[in-house]
Amino acid sequence: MVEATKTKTATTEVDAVVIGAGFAGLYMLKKLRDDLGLTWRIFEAADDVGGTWYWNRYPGARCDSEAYVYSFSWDKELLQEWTWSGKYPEQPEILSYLQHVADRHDLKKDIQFSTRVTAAHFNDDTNRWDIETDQGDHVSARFFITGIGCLSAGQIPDIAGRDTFEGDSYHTSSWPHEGVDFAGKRVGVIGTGSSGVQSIPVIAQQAEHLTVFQRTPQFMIPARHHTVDSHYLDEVKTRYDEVWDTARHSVAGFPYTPTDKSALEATAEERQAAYEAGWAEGGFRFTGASFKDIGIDLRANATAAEFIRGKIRETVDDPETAEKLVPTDHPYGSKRTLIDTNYFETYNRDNVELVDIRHAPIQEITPRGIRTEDGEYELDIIVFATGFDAMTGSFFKMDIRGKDGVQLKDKWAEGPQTYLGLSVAGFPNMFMITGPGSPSVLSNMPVSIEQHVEWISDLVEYTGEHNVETVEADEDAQTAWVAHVNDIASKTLFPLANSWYLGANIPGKPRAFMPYPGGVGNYRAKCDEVTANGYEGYTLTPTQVEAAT
Ligand code: N01
Repeated sequence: MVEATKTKTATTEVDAVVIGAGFAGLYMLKKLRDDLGLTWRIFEAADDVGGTWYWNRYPGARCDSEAYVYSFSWDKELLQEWTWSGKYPEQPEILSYLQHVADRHDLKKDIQFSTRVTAAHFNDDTNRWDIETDQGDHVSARFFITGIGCLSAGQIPDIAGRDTFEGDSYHTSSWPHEGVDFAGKRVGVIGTGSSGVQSIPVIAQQAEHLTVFQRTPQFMIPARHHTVDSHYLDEVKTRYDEVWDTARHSVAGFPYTPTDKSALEATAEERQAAYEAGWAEGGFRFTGASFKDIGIDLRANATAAEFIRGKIRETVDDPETAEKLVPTDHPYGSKRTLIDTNYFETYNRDNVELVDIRHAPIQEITPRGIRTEDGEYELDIIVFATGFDAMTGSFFKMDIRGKDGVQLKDKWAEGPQTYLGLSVAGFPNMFMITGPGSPSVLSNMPVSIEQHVEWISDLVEYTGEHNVETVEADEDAQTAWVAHVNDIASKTLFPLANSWYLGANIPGKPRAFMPYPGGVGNYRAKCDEVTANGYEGYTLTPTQVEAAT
């Protein structure tokens, strides 16, 4: 393992600098080192591998993708050897999977941990990236590759009096490694997105009293988590090639064949039967296997939304609490669909209270708790499950500058502008793994990450074989791509919610739909077409060869 040192070092020259040691960085390192034989530096802020799964250790944290496709497909032996314990892997299991991958491929020794990249500037004189870290590293690299995740910049809202609270407070995305003891404590959770919805039922079981501060009620589908039937996994293992092939060409990176049925063409009985079947199976299949028009047609969507509202009312005993939990201000799926385990049931517990802060907003955090317009709630612990400055926040934590010193922050002042979610015009030889404008957060991440890493590796290899010094996205191609992303988004129901997909959760953030909503299969085809057409939409500048004298 490369240890971080605080002494200022001389500039080192490498082929590539990569940031991050999650799924993206680990595979990128493997490619650069073992397949391309290049030189590299990899920096990771944490003291171990894992990325998202290193940081998000809150109680109940688990993945919403089914375990057997939440892994690397490139290590075929490991696919056969590794056995996930359940339908949806929990955070510790995913972390131990990534540690196992890192050990198995001897990756850790080549990663510099506990080191944040602070600046990356494209040097117009050398056509290289000058990169600096908080540990005093200076590196000059031909390629600058980010594997920093889409949801890495945790967001604690700027609530008045936040620092006056005399109890303990935590954000779900930077949870203490030793855990938090909730026994005998009065706990408040702010936020009911994926992190809140996973942690609330677990905290409720441990705390003396739990108060949930909810701004927006959410649609959710039961996970129906269960331990995996080993016969089922053994069967999957016999057809893994086919499973991955289907996932790679699917809409969301899962190995399902989408339904072609319309909710509007079905009878009320057929709809009820389809939704009941999806509800019983649980997870994202509720949408994927029921009707094709739920995400694009408001009337079709309303049928699914009403079904879910009915389930909430059936589950929650107290009718007043149930009504507070029923979402009415956005279509189903327009905010990130939530997958839950005993979420609504939790409100039937005597020690759990729901506070509707849409109607009685939080006024301040006091030394003793949280005060809303309705009164003060005394608390020992506050959990902020308040989400992230998604997709762009982690980029803006660094001082990234392209040609002529242009700052990425300025370039993206009106929202992220990218070509394919991989590149930015004016930022030659910089590549983003699952950047804004790629399917990323709308897909099963490992599938999208693998596609990006492989595409970037092929391009890097191409530059070596064809004497190319820099690769830069064309402004026109970028403008057309951003317009294409917006055009597809406008045909969906996504713009009808105030979601982090649009940056709506961050005060002052420009409203722009950030991920590519056209599906991972279509996206892959587009990237392959760009490659087949000689990297269409990019300018490839040859290496300058000094004339012989
Ligand atoms: O964050 P969120 P998250 N005052 O932004 C509320 C992935 N993920 O960490 O809806 C009061 O979704 C906010 O309210 P509102 C997944 O992609 C995956 O839960 O904006 N409340 C909302 O309720 C997910 O979508 C997994 O009105 C405030 C909550 O806080 C993404 O990460 C697990 C507030 C934030 O919800 C983010 O999820 C966990 C304020 N000032 C996360 N500000 C799995 O795979 C925000 N809120 C399972």
